[in-house]
Amino acid sequence: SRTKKAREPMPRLRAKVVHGFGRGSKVLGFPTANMEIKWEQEASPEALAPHEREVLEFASTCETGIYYAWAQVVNGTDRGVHKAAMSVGWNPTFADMKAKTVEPWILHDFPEDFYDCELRLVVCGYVRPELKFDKFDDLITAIREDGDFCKEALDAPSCAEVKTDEHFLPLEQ
Ligand code: ADP
Ligand code: RBF
Ligand code: MG
Repeated sequence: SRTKKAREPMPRLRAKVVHGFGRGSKVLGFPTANMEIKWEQEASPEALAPHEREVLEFASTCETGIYYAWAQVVNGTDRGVHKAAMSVGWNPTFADMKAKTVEPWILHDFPEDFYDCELRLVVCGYVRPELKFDKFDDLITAIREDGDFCKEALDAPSCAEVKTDEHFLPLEQ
């Protein structure tokens, strides 16, 4: 059965998957699906579609850091709802960041890339602030630990039930 949650503060986000900075997260074992944020419309968000406005508002107002979430690529070949560890912020380990990114690492092996697809997320909780690591290896270690933490956190009953939230599209038989 699909649960209905009327009064929960869990952000429900929809955005197109865009190209990131190509730092090779995928090669390192943590591809992150960068979500399109229409920063150029920040001054006049009323011109945006509601879901574009919502993800922009989330990106501009939420605490930066790492979150756990459920994620679905609604028009990909794999439309399952999967666990994700999501980074929101400036990636302070790198000096060249020009805009905040919202980039979930979906904890699932996909058969192919899904650039341009629509990604839906329900953000269930916060893990930690983003840190500036001196060594790249320490960032990788932290990200792996975040993945383990997020997997477990999403198994808690109040989060596990969100997998069937109405924000996600049902899989056709
Ligand atoms: P980019 O810098 O373009 O974001 P990444 O190395 O972060 O490149 O790879 C992200 C891309 O990999 C996503 O946009 C998506 O198309 C694909 N991808 C494949 N598997 C995953 C996954 N498990 N989680 C997130 N993205 C994935
Ligand atoms: N970048 C940072 O600079 N500091 C962090 O603490 C940090 N934590 C992350 C945690 C997770 C779970 C993920 C998926 C990414 C994190 N990143 C962090 C972002 C990382 O630098 C970024 O995904 C790559 O640089 C690719 O753009
Ligand atoms: Mg990425």
